[in-house]
Amino acid sequence: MTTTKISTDLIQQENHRRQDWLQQDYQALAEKLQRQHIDITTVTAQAQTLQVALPSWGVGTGGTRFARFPGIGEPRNIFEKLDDCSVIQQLGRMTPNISLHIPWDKPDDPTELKQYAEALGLGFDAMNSNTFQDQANQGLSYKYGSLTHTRAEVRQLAIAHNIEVIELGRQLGSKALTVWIGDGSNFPGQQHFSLAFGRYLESAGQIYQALPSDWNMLLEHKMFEPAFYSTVIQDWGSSYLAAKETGERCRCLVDLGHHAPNVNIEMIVSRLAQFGKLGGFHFNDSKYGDDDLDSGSINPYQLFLVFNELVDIQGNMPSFSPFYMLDQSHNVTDPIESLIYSAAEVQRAYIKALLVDRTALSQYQDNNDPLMAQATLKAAYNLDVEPILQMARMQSGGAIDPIACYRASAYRQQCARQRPTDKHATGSGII
Ligand code: PSV
Ligand code: MN
Ligand code: MN
Repeated sequence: MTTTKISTDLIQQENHRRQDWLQQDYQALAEKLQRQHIDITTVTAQAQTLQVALPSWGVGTGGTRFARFPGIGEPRNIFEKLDDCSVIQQLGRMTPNISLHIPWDKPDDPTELKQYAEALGLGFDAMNSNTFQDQANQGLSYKYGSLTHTRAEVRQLAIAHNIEVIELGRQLGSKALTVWIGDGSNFPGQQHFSLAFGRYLESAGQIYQALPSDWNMLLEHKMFEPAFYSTVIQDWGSSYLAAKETGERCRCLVDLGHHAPNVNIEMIVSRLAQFGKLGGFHFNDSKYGDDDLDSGSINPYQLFLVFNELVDIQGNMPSFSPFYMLDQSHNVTDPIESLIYSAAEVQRAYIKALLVDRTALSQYQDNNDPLMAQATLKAAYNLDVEPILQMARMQSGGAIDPIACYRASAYRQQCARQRPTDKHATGSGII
């Protein structure tokens, strides 16, 4: 029996109030889609299969390098973080797996944590290692790099950490390791580019050796920060080269916030997938750089275009199943609300991508009709698919309006009473 943090009666009551309107809206959309020979129930069922992992650290309020403004009732440890994740899953029904960041959310006893998660109906997605900051009492420092450090003993420390994270993940039932490093340089001349990349390949190779045979290793690139002049794995090109050199189950992870402004991310997605190297995503949105804003909050069209590629790839390769995670920093919202909302935005982009008339699109492409090609994409993008999202959630046991239901539950106020403010609680952000 799954332990639930929100009363199932409350979800039913809240749904009951909205059900008639939902039926009407769903019916109207069904008829509209029928005219395009699309069966709404098939699309709803497909929408229900989409899963996006929650970052354990994302349920704590984030921060910037200037300040962090803690919210009330923040989780104080990994168990309370799982409690919050279970609320997101209970209401939204598309986030049953959690991605841990080690050592931020390192469990003392993985078996105990696994059991705790299972009781809440949760499992574990990709594990994230952290060699971008020094850990307490680690002796050697990552100040000048980790997997690419000039000194072999520092590289060994970083490699050993990644192997430890794999071992933890194995005990938790995870199937992937995500590696993002901040290694790079701040001054021209500080680092020898090819030697540093060579050291990365050597270190990544050693981590890969420790990878269980049913695991994937995901290399995450990022253009800049914390290194501001050069970054070792700065773009998809370096990521692809490293993944290719490292091994078959080593793939690239695309974080939407890690690119130069205006870069065509959807085309990167297509390129990587075409050569079997697209392994996963970190969803978020950005206006200026690696802002870690909520998915779909700034550029929902880009998110749709990314999913347009993903659906296209899936059509040609049914086994294609990248790891999806939300990687966001919630500074001014309740993280639970942001994560519920963001997961739904990802699902919305997916649903719209499913509705693209691919036969028409490829004909317009073949006939060099750019206006109608983009109009075909826009026709799907401009549809209001909210009734599909709502129906998918309701049929899966979630809430038609998850934010309203969450607020009605007063879960956060309850947490505020049970979890006195801990000014030192960890969250993403100050990195
Ligand atoms: C780095 O900016 C990053 O995107 C990596 O995925 C880190 O693990 C994560 O942020 C922390 O939120
Ligand atoms: Mn990321
Ligand atoms: Mn990032």
